[in-house]
Amino acid sequence: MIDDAPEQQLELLKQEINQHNYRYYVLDDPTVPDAEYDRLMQRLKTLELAHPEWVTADSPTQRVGATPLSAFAEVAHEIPMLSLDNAFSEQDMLDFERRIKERLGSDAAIDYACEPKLDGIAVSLLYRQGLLERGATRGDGRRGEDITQNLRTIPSVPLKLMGSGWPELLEVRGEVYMPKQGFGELNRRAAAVDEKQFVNPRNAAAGSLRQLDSKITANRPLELCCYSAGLVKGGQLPDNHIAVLKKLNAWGFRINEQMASVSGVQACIQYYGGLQDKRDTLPYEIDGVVFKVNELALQRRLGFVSRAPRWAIAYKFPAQEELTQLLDVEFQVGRTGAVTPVARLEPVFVGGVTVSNATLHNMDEVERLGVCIGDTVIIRRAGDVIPQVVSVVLERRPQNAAKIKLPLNCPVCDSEITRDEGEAVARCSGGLYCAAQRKEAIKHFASRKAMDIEGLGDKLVELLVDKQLIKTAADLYKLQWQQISGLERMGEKSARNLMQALEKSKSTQLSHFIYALGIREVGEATALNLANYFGSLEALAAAEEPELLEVDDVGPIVAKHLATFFHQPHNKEVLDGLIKAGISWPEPKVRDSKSMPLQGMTFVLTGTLESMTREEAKSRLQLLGAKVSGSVSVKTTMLVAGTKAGSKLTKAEKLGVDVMDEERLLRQLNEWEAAAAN
Ligand code: D41
Repeated sequence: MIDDAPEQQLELLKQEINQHNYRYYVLDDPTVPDAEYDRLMQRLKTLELAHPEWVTADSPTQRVGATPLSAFAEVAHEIPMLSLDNAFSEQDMLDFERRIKERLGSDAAIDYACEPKLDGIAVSLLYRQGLLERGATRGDGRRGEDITQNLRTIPSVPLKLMGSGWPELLEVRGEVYMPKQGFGELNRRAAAVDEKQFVNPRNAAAGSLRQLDSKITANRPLELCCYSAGLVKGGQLPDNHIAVLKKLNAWGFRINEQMASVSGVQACIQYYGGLQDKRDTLPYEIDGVVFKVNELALQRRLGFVSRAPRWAIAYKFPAQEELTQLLDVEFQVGRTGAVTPVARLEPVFVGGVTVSNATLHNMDEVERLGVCIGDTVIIRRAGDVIPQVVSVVLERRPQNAAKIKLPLNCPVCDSEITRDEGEAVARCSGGLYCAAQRKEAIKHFASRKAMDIEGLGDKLVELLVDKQLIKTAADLYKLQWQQISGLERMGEKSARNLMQALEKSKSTQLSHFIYALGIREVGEATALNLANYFGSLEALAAAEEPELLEVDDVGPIVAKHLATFFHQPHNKEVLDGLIKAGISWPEPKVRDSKSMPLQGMTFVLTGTLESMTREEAKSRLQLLGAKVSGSVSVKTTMLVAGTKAGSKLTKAEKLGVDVMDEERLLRQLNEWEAAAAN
């Protein structure tokens, strides 16, 4: 019949779209561009608009949300959704396996399925004849809430099972979570319209599933990853956990790509360590690893105690978030006078270390958090980043909680603290009168990429300033070893070594010296450009803003900082002192195109070099006029790839950027340098 054609067309279209959905959301491996997918969806919508009677519940257009509910109905789980016992140490893992073997009365090796423990919300999905009938939260394991409408909006939740051979009734259990990227975007959108942000992806996922209006859920970037089957009637599943999950995957469910099968508890412990190392690179948050005895027959023999199976365990990572109390806020003064509020905390073990301080960044952040002294706060320490205050637990605010106020005067030198209009950062106006700024300035002066004074660490600088042995960097060169050797933890030998290091630091490069001065916004690269452009300290110090603006990398703000620095009488004095102390650098050769054969070229260094450090390679390239950048782009002239080069090499190859290895770099450097010297 001619009328059947559009109906058939509709069915084929739905199948095709479902297939693309599966490739995209379940396998992470799309086969068509987004534009093609959008066209198919558009065609389906048009057809359905013309024939509303053909719209079925499993149509891919039906994921946009439905009429808001007034409450969620209660759902009883026919088979309870069990919880997981936790392990926190290797010993707990060894005990877990020992109990299993005792119970089985056998010492035979046990196979385990290993899965990352996603930090989300556990849900149950019930399919009848392959169609999604009901979705529910886990709740207390026996009873949850009917959130079918919300779950239907999640692209990786199949509305209709794929393939064939599924049982008449199939309950699939999994975790709904929000990937890190989607979470970040959601919070950025919230911040842009001054709405409250979510504390972490888990809360965001929970909040999104708890919406009575499923149209809101539809706009949240949620995913489902399944971790087991529940109720099965009128059909059979494979006899081991991993095979079950693979089957579910073939029927349209996402399973975790890190899943593995191992033999014995030692291999479990190894898997745990490996996943911990990968944790920060995964696109979603995990809080541990779930280990499950793989054979379902063994699972049945082991059974469960109270509400947790004996055959599974969650080996948790050290928590990345913890509660603690904000004892006080101190204000630290940095090299450029920036005044930073620092939270003093009741020490707390988080992310594998004990944390007693966390940065609050600036007063805007204090405002955003709405935090007071005395508050209970959530501290987060992920990877190696500095600990952050994530949020305040308002319910626990004590009566005597005190507001955090930016002091009017510098806690170190008592100069006025100023904050420019529209700037988040407050600054001490004391400049080098301020001991805190002096300390930071001298630490910077001595640092490796500046004057590279070996043995002059942060603690020693603070001690020298506190004991008033030095006030400025120039005073360093007036120190006598007898003055130093009496100090805490300084013997005669260290004192003499320091004197030698100071002496050695006197022969330097102009660019290093300019960088060492610690002028605001003048980093290594800018310092090098300034040195190359002006060729001498006198020329740089005498330059006015228009001329400074001629230099690569120098904009109006940096030009102003430079001019201000060289105009200050105090700075002139210190500079004089340094030159008198004997600091010197090679006179610049006339910088023409012959001595700078790499002018206009941009190099990127990646991987490990054997014969020199990357720093050395960088400065040799720069002396020849090259720019050295940290990332590969179309502007890159050459990528130098050492051993273990990774993503930068891949990118360079993609962009068609030339690549050289270390051997060729060495040969070329020698040739270029010889040519430049002649
Ligand atoms: O990734 C998870 N969060 C996860 C949770 C997982 N990969 N596997 C799980 N397996 C189970 C059993 C062993 C009971 C089937 C689980 C959970 N349970 C679970 N999630 C929330 C409570 C229990």
